Amino acid sequence: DNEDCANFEAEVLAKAMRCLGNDSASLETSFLHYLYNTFGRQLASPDYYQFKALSFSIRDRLMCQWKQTWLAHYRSGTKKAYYLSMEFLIGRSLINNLLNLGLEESVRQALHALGIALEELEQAERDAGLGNGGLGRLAACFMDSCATLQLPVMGYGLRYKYGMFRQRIQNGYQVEDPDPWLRHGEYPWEVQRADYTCVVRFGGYTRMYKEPHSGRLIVHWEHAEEVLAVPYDVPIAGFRNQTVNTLRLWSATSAEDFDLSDFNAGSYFEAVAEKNDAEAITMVLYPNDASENGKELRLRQQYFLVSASLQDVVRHWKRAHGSDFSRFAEFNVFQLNDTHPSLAVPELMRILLDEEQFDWDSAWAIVSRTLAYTNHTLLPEALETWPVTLLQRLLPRLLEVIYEINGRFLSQVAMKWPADRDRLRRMSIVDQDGRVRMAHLALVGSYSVNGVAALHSRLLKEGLFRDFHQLWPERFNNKTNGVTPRRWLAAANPALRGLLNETIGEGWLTDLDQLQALEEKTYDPVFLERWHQVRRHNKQRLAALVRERTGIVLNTEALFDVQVKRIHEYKRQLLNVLHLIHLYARIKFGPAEPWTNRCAIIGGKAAPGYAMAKTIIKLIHNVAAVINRDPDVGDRLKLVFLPDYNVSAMEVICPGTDLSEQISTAGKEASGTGNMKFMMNGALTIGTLDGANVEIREAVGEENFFLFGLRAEEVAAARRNYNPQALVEADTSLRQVLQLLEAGHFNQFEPGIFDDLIAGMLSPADPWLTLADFRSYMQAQQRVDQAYLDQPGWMRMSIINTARSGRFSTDRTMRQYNEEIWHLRPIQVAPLMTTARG
Ligand code: NBG
Repeated sequence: DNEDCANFEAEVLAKAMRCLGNDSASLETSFLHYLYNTFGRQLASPDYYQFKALSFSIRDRLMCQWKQTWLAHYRSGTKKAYYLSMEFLIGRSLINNLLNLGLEESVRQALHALGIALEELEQAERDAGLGNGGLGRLAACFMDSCATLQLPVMGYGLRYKYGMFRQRIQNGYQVEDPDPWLRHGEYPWEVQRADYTCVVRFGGYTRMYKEPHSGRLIVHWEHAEEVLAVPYDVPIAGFRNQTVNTLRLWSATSAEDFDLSDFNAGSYFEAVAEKNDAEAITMVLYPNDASENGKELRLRQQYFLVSASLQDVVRHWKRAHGSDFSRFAEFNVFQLNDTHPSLAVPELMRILLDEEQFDWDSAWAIVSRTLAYTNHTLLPEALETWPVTLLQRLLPRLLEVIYEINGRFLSQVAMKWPADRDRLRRMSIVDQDGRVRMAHLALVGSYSVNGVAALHSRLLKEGLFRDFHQLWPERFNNKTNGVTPRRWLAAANPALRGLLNETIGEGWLTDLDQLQALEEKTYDPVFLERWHQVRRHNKQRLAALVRERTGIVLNTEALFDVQVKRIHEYKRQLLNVLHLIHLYARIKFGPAEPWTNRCAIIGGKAAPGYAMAKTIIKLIHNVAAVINRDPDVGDRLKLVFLPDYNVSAMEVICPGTDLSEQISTAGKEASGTGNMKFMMNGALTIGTLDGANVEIREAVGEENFFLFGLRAEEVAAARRNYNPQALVEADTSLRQVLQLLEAGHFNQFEPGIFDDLIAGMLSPADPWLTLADFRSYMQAQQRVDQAYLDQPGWMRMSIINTARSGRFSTDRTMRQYNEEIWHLRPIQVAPLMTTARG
């Protein structure tokens, strides 16, 4: 009977765990076992194998808890949420797993006994770069927090063979190298689950007929090309709570290794090529951040993710409930990470209609209670649309379903607003150019729609989704982003973690609001000095990274001024550069005094096809070359472009930063999350009222934030009669900066390369209003300089930034998703019996 079965299983699990103690001696045994007995290496072997041996040892210790978590979720018959995302920007996992499992100290000891430093071994792990930037990293932070909150949430994504490209700089230009992150065979954290393989179909056509007896409409999708989706599971450990959730990543492979008929006919090459076609689907991540991607392969990727994931959940459901779907919507919710997975709307309809024989209304009743959509951008160039002709060819059955959804939806609109043809045109899922608007599809099919910061969610309601908000106001809500404090404070900043633990205990790791207690210490000179020491240490760590990657030596007493994020015009790295040119001009032409020494660090990748962003990278290099080489400048100013910015670089960068640059054109940055990582680690922000900056400023107070620039509403108005030329004429500093640029001072031997960039800034049509904010930005930077001269005052502001960062934990974000959208019950996972040795 069930209980006996369960008991027996628990007993067996305990046996399986018997050799897995968590003490340093057992960890050492495991480590050596893998290194010698599995990989055939020895202690002097390259670090990668040491890393892998340790990771396998740690993964072993996750396995039983992982299994336990599955069983706990399954047995409780609880509601589950599925986070569908084309990107999970995980980065490294070793440190994070050690921290969450509480194994850091015993592992350190075990390795120490073998003469290995954990810090060095950690560096051998490659980043899992399965994402572009904020959107993908957010998904990874969400997974961490859900496991920590014991929420039954599973992530579904793609296992790209090549993740985010690696950036190399040649003569100041970005060069993209592929990222073969799986080169050493498999990824040590993942487990292949070939038994859960699904078939995903493309192309072909549909055939419909009435079943003779029942009169039921039967739909067949015929002559489709079939691709296998093989899942690889990555464990996501909660913070010391036995929970291990799952991130399931799909890998594409051919349904037939060799098409035998082709093979027999002697077409060896064609037979193998089919495999390559299939595998192309998960070959590479599209390296575009917040911009549209109209390629057919991208649509294939999207459908592949959606179809495999939905099939997986439906199969799981049927195993427990047979074909009774009456309670499916009560137990399953899919969160769509942007519109990329919005084919989930027609795909779930297809499964229910064609495979489970539902009628339209019952199917729609399920779908429209099961999906929730998060929007991550207002940028028009990022709003996805797909031509119906492409859908017709690639996913004919889905297009039929989309048309039907749209027809029914538009009649609903027409009912509410009779004779309002313009509104119908604006709201239609299919636009007048014959393209499917993925955002509209997601909006129509979802019971919840959210933006990612308060301002962004408001702008969605008032602007982009205004019509939809009028129709369904109850669907709209805000969920301000966050970051996980385990990775971004505890793991990334061990020096500060130590000080925090000593000062306020360890509770902050799972209840970040406890950092507020630091405020009592802002006038304690001993604590201020400790804070200062921690910050100095972290700046040294960052300076070492900069030196290693660029050869440039930074003075750690100077203000570390950092802007790292994707290179994009709306983020205005250009405005930052203009200010640095202005500082340079002050040194050269005066007046330089009063002066604060500054090291400016800029990092980020440009989408390979984004010419303007690539020119900005080149400009940064050329300006840096002039500044860094000029003996008049010396230690007063340095500019560094840090190549190949990624998650693990940020783990060193954010703790060592004094000033965080968050200077996007107001209304353009949906939230930003780098801004939160910096703040949490004690950096001060210079920023516009955009995205989550608004809430950061609210939290820290206006006296602890360097605000500048037009507000979102003012931006819209300023655009109407924008005259940048007049701004230049009226502002001597700005004039000087532009004169240097126009005179080719930074491209003496490369004539004309910045012309487009300069012309863009000077154009009345400049969408980013770069020059409009120059003066205000410069003045805010002067306030920064002044504030930095008062070091105790700066430390106080730094402490306050950390102390008030509690609300930017993804623990808070996930609680809100759960309370307001998902309604899941946290599930306790019982600790397993530990071993005799453990
Ligand atoms: C990005 C926004 C950021 C935001 C992240 C995470 C896309 C489409 N959007 O401002 O640009 O922080 O999403 O929400 O990548």
